[in-house]
Amino acid sequence: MPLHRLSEPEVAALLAEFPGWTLRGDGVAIERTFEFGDFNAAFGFMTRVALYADKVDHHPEWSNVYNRVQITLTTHDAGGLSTRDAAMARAIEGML
Ligand code: H2B
Repeated sequence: MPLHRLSEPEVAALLAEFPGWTLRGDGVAIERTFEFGDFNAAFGFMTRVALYADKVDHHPEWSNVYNRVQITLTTHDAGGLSTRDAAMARAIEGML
């Protein structure tokens, strides 16, 4: 898939589609923190996301503390948000 850096209206549409995600202060990434019942549920989610990320070669920046998973999406190759981040956010929402 060719890289398309999202325009401001496209970023606004992305945030409107996924209200749980917020734009990072520098405007080049979106973030969301997920909370699960326990570590097992959180890590199961991370495993599903990891397998998908590797398949599509688009990798999240993330951290996990017990039942919380913080995810940042950005496209390094584009220097900002791209359609790959939109697709990844969409896929992640489907893995909850
Ligand atoms: N993940 C993210 N989030 N952004 C990228 O630009 C990116 C990636 N590029 N995963 C991919 C891998 C690239 O480095 C490889 C070589 O395809």
